[in-house]
Amino acid sequence: MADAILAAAAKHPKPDLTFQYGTAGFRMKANLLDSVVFRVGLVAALRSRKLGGLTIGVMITASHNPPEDNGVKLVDPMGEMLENSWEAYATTLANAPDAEVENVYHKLEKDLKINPETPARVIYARDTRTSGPKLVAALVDALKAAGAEYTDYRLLTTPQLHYLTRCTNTEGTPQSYGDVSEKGYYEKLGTAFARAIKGKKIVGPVTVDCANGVGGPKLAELVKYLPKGSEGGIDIKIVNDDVLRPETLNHECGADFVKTKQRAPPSSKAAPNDRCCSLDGDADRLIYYFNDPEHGFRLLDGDRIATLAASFIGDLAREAGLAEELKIGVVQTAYANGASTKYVEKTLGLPVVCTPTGVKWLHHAATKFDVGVYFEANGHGTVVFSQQALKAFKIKEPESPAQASALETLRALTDLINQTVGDALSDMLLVETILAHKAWTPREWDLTYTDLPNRLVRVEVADRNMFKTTDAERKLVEPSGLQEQIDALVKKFKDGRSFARASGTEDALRVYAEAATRSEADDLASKVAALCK
Ligand code: NG1
Ligand code: ZN
Repeated sequence: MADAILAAAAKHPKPDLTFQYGTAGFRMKANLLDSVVFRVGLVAALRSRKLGGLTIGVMITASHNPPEDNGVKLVDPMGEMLENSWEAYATTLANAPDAEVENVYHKLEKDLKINPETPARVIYARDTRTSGPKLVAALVDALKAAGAEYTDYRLLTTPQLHYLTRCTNTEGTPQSYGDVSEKGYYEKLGTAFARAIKGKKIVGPVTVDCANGVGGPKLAELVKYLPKGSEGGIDIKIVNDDVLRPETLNHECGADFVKTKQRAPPSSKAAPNDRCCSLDGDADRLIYYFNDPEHGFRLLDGDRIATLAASFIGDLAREAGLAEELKIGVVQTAYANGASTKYVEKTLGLPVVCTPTGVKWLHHAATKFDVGVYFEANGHGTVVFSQQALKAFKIKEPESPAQASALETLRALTDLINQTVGDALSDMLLVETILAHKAWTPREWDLTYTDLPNRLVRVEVADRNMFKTTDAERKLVEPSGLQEQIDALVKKFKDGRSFARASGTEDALRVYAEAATRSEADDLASKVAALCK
């Protein structure tokens, strides 16, 4: 096997670059990724062996990035993001010189006490990018060289691969997460959705912009498993689902475009008050929006989805008589709008925890609650339920028809929500379910609270690594003295809040600011940015 790795590594030479497993795995121009994907295949085999042969997932995607980019990330057995300590092993292997790959591989094997005789099992999938098949070939070369068993799921959304990873590892156990197939995913969501909206009416269609990515064909498939609008179900209009012209991926459409440009895709034909949403290129982010006849474009972002879900599930838990025994909480990052935090704490009366950027941190913090709702403002998030919550929903004896109905809805939600990772398709059905239960249009949803005006700026700096933070990235500890200057500025603005942190995915510093008015938010952001330059 040793020779196999050496020989295979030589076929996937490393360019003269330093790679880093970041918040979204490895991500860059696709033509630089061949050696990285090959080495990630080796890491997947090691990780599976380390865990006694549990199945590891590998997803090849660059999410909302432009079509010429690609990326690769690893999925742990229960469908979570790769355990933190292993990011460093992946980085080490990705940066080893070609001739050293085999040695580094065996050193990791030895240091981590991995038995090379243990089976290694890997499943993988990719998004619709043209560079995908070639990168898959590099992955397969690694899996063969490392003697791993593997299954190719071809085209999937990222959350579908997370789902399949968990299903594979729980198959035949009491924790079984669903049938181990793409069809199993659609059936699970379809059945749960029908249960969740039973007796409710979904008014009008929802238009889903699929970013011209893998979410398009997958949503079209999912629709076949959902009750139709005419049968008391949902009417879904799919737009931007062109996967045959790869250059259209994420181009002037998709969740990232809508969130960062604060406007609908230019191709949108939505009429006033029409419910619209956008997925990103691998369908793990979701953003809603509509055109208000009075106020124009209104964005309903990840913070809004989190507050909507927390309010709904909180109400259901109360109706089911479970509010006392279940701890419900919301997890956000510093980018969450201050108004949403206030709404959760003051109006909903639920605790909010703030974590550093990156879904793995949010997910981890959410698992500390019985019902943990977490979303990044950009629309990536989900809800996780503790074993205790699942048990309570199952065994609680209803004392009234209202309690019985709340319990049944809660049980349906635990199947409808993809608890492994943020899933735009599942999140979209969740939002539709909640709006139907509350009999809300997007306008009522929008009126729950008013966002503080905010501005996010990208600042080019000589060395972003100079900027070190604490307190969930809300305060700078280095360069010394800078935080004091920021604090002094912030004090001068009504409802002012601002922070600076190095991006984990781009070579830049990000400055976020919010304040009572649009012009003050802009002013604060540019002044803090100037301080950081
Ligand atoms: P960075 O580049 O570290 O700010 C961005 C997003 C995150 C997260 C990651 C991974 C913002 C401000 N940051 O991280 O929320 O989604 O990319 O995709 O949106
Ligand atoms: Zn994504």
